[in-house]
Amino acid sequence: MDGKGIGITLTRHIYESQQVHPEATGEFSDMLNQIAWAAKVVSREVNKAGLVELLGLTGEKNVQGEQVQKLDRFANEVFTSVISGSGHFCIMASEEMAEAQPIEASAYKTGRYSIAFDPLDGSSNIDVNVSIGTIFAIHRRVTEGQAGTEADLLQPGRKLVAAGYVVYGSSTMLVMSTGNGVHGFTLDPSVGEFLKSHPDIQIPARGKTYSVNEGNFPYWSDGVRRYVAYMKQKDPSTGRPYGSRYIGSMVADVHRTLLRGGIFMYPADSKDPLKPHGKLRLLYECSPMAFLIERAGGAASTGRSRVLDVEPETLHQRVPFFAGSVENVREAERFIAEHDEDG
Ligand code: P6P
Repeated sequence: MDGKGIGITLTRHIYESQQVHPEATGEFSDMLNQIAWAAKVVSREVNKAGLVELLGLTGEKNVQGEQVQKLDRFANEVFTSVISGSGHFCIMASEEMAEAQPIEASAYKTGRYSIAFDPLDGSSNIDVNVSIGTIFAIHRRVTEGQAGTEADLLQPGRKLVAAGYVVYGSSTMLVMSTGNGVHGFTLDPSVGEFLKSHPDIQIPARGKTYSVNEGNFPYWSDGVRRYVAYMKQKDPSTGRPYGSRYIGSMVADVHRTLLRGGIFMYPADSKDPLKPHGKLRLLYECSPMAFLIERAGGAASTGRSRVLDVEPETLHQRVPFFAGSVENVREAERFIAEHDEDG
C-alpha cells in the first residue's frame, strides 16, 4: 500500500515504470490500460455467467450452452473491439479467429505493435465454475505500411515487449510484465480498479508440485513417462513424491506454478495425429507464459529448447510446454535428452 493506504493502481504502476523509460511514450501505458479495460468488461460477464449457472438450476440447458459459447464470442468481441479501436496495433491474432486481422492505420495513428491473444482460455470450464483466463502477447511491429502483416505476429517470444494474463477466479487478477519484473494486480470491483497486490513475483528455484494431465500417460514419450514416474517415487531425501495439482485451465495452472513453484507441463503426445506437439498454442499461450515465467526467474522449455527461441511458422502452431521452477524444468529436459530419440 502506498502512503495513503489506498493501494497502487495499474495505471499508476504503468505511469511510474514509464518514468524509468523516458523513451516510452504514453502509448505503452494507454495500450496496457486498454487491455485492462477489456479485462474488466469480460470479468463482469464471466461472473454473471457464474450467476446464470447458479440460476441455471432451472435446467435451461441452451441458456448455459449459449452462455459459454456467448462468452467465448463475447470475450473475443470485447478484445478485438478495444484492440482495433486503440490505435496502437497494426494487426491482431486471436485463438477464436482462423486468420489474423490487419488493423488499418487511421488518419491520426499507425499502430506500432502487434498482439496475439486467447480471449477466454479454458472456457469449457465455466459450466463447472473453474477459473478461466485471457492471455495476451505484444510485439513491436517489424513491417512498414498502412496495416500490419503476419510477419509482425510470427516473431520469437524473446522479442516480446509485453505479455500477461487475466485469471477470472475467486478474484480477477491481471499478471503482466513489460520486461522489468512480473507484477500482479487484483481487481477491486467496488471501484473498478486493478490494484497492485503481487509486486515483483519471483518463482522459487525448485518446487514440489507437478501439474499435468496424467490421463495422457500412455501417449507420452519414454522420457516424459520416466520423468513423471520419477516425481511419484518415494524418496524423502529429495522431497518425493511430489504433490500433483491439475486444474485443466492453463491460466490457473500457470498462475499457481508462478506463485508456488514446481512445473506445469503439456507434453507432446501421440493421442491425436493432428496434434503431435501437444495441445497448447505457441503464439498466444506458450510464448506469453514463457515470457512471464522467465522474467519471474523461472524457465520454459519445449522439452528440448527454450520456448522463447522458437521461430513461429504459423499463427496457431502448437509446441510441447514444460514451464516453472528452473530446477524442475531442467530435470524434465534431462529425462527427455536421456531417453527420447533426438528430434
Ligand atoms: P486437457 C483448456 O481447454 C486448454 O486449452 C488449456 O487451458 C488447458 O491447459 C488445456 O486445454 C487442458 O487440456 O487435454 O488436459 O483437458
